[in-house]
Amino acid sequence: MKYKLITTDGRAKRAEVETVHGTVQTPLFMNVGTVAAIKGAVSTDDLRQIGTQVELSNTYHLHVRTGDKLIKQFGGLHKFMNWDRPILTDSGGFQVFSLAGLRKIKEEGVYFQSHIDGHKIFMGPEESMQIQSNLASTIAMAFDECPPSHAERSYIQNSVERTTRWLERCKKEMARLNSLPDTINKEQLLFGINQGGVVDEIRIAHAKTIADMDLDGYAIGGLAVGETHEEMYHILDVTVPHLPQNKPTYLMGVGTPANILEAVDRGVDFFDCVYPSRNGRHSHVYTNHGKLNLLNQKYELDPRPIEEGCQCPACRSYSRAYIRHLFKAKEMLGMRLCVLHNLYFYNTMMTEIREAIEQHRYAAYKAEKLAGMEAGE
Ligand code: PRF
Ligand code: ZN
Repeated sequence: MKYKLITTDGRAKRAEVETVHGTVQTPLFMNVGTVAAIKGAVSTDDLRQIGTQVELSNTYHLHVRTGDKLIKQFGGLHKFMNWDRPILTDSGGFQVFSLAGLRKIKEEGVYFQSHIDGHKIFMGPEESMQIQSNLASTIAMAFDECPPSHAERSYIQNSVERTTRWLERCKKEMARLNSLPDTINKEQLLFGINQGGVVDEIRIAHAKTIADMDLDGYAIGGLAVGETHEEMYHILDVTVPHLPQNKPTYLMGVGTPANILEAVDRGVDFFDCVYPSRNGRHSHVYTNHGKLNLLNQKYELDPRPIEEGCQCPACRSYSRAYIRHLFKAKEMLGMRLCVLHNLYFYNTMMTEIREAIEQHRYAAYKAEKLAGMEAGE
C-alpha cells in the first residue's frame, strides 16, 4: 500500500491510497454492504454508477451466513460479489458486541451465540484474521472490543489493554496468513483500532502505543456509541495528532454529513455509516437544504426531483410525488431510489470535500455546506 499525502488544509488531509485493488482518493465514504450486499436492492453496477470507491462488509455476518470458507472456495469476496475495487472488512469485534447473544469476553477472545440460529461460536484475533483472509478483502480490521459508552474508567483501561494484546496477535496472524501459498490476497492490509471511550488519557496513550506498531492504517473506534457530538469531536481533537499523518485515519461508523465535515477538519480520511442506506429505506433523503421525508403529504404532487440538479439515478428520472407513491404502495423501487440518492449524496459530498481541501478553502466550504443543510427547505 502507498499513502500519498497530496495536500493539507488546516488539519484536513487530501490523499491518495494505492492498493492491489486500485487507487482511491481520500477523504472518502465507504458504502456499507454488511452481508456483501448494499441493503435496498443496490447492485455493484449501481455502486460503480454512483461513484463508490470502497465497499465495506462484515466478518461476523459473512462467517455466520454464508460462510467465509465457501466464499474462499468461490475465489474471494471480490469475485463473489463482482466488485473489483477495494473492500474493507470489519473484524467482527463490534458486531459481536452489538448483535450476538450471551457473550463472554476472555483473554483468548469472545464466546457468543449466533444471532441467526443461536449456535455457539468462538472468535478471537486469530479467527477474525483467518475469516478476513478467506474473504480476501483489501483491508482487514483488527479484532477489538468497543466498550459500552457508559463503561467505567477501570473497565475501559482493562479493555483497551486487552485490545492492544489482541492487536499484536492480529498482526502476527496476518503476517502468517499473507505468507501462505493458498491465500487469495497475500497483500491484505491491516488497520489497527484506537479505543478508550471518552477518556482523553486512555485514548492518547493507546494512540501512541498502536502508532508504534507500524500498521497499514489506523481507525478510531468506540465513538458514535452514545456520547455527544461535542465529546466525539473533542476525542478526535486530542487523539488524531498522535496517529501517523502519513497513513489512513478511519473513523468507524460515522456518521451524519455534519459529523463527517467536522471529522475531516480534524484529520480523518475514511468513513462508513449505515445512515444513507438505512434512512433511504425509510423514505428519508438528504439534500443540501436538509433532510426530507418523502412520505410527507406535501410531496404528493411535487414534480421536482429529490434535489434539483442532482445527477443520481433517482433525480435524473423521477419526481418526489412518484417516489412518495412508491413508498405508499410498498414498492421496492421507492427504497432503492432513495438509497441510491442518499449514497450519491454522500459520495458527492466527499468529492466536494476533496476539491475544497485541494483549493485550500475547506473552512469556507464546510461553513457553507452546514449552513445550507441546517436552513432547511
Ligand atoms: N470497532 C469496530 N467496528 C466498529 C466500531 C468499533 O469501535 C464502531 C464504533 N462506532 C463502528 N464499527 N471493529
Ligand atoms: Zn439524487
